[in-house]
Amino acid sequence: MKATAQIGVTGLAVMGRNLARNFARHGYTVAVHNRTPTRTKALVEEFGHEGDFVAAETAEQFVAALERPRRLMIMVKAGEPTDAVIEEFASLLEPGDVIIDGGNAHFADTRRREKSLRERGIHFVGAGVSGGEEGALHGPSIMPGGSAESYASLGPMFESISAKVDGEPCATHVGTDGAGHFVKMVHNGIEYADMQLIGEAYDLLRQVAGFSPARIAEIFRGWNEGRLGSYLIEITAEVLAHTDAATGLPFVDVVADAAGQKGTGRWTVQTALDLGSPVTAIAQATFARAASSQAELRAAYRGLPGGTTRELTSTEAERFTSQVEYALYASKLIAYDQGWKMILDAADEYGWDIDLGAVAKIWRGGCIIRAAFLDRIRAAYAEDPDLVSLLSDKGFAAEITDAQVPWREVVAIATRRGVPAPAFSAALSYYDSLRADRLPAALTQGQRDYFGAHTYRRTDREGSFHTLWGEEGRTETEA
Ligand code: NBP
Repeated sequence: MKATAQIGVTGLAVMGRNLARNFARHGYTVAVHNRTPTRTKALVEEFGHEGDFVAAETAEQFVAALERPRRLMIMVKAGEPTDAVIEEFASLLEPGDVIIDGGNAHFADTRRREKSLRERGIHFVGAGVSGGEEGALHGPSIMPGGSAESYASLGPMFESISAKVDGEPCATHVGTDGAGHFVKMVHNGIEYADMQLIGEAYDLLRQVAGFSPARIAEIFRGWNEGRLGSYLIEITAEVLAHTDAATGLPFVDVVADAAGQKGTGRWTVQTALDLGSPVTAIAQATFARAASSQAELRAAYRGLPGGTTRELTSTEAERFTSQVEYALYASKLIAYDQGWKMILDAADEYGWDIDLGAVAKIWRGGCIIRAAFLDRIRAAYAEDPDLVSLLSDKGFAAEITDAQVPWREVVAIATRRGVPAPAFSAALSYYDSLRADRLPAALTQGQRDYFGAHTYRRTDREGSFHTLWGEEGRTETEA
């Protein structure tokens, strides 16, 4: 087989098939391959007219179809199938060739695979691809990790097939080894928080203001025109406005209220614990999904006393709506700040040089959390690339200042009324924790020293200290 293809895609289920078509539509010759050859045949039969495809039945034919250095993209099920496919192809490749894993791999697996392939002279690029099936076809947000050399060869192709915002591509070289998959994982964690916060806003408007889903859809449409404008707010309005054809009820009332949390959202929280990154809003969003799925436990709690109830006047309901907008925006700002800080913590831990402004830039389009807000974050980093927190930016600090009264009021009302708002509350507590002069961690340290002689540091002197708690006078010793 003549080597004519600039890129190869193996694994032609929904994601791989659409990415292959996207490459072909952008003028690249694409070698296509799948374990079960019927998928390869179907792709060429159905979409062959969209561009230049080279169908390969065997791994050998597939590799032979690729121009050198070969660029081979794997789009198979994450986990063991990815390892199996890497092993199958690596033995057919040569030093300098590039394997790209565009699946949802755990970044630790990507680090392991990169190291092992690097030893064989093969570049391994773990690329986060966001935007699902539609994004893969029409323009995803692409977050490749790996060597700078591999990005030099792949970057132009990724940038050409990615989503574009203001003419700029939603693809950038994130960092070495697992950085791309890490950033994709945090994107999904932020997505969990964003969705939960929107869910809490809806629930409060329904339960406290007494609005119907259709009315709340209108409110979200209005918010979509402002600073909350985003893909998630837009689709929320559509979902809430939808009526179930079978029952005539609002669609949201006929859907079972139990959500899963198996994927990258869970990984974000697990990894955050390892890094010591306090991503509380993301964690609460993940736990809120877990709680929703605890049917037996929910049955045991159902019927226990809750908060007070009172119907709001229409003026009060309008005012409450505006307060919820502030609370949603402020909480969202905190959730994003937590995600951003987690990326910084990982960059420190793994030696990645990640441009956070560039990350904001490539999330403006193609991915689920795409929003005007990300352009604000990009601009904040353009002004100060070393921002420790989004709240160190004057504009964001002014907005969180403006939100103080309504944000606190919404969390207080939710508490009084017994409406769960775990992510709103977590975001507000995080804000209060970090701005506090003193935290009760001092007492925690005292307790730890009391029961386990763990020692403590003092505010007025260097060194480690231990108090002899059992002794008369409780004398302090330098540990
Ligand atoms: P799936 O995750 O459903 O995987 C199906 C593909 O994996 C098929 O091509 C299948 O081949 C192949 N495969 C399996 Br399963 N085991 C294999 C093995 N041992 N050897 C070779 N091939 C094997 O496909 P998908 O839904 O298109 O997703 C592809 C990747 O993209 C996944 O990692 C997924 O997590 C990720 N993803 C990302 C997004 C996103 O928004 N970024 C969305 C959805 C999925 P066969 O046809 O022979 O069975």
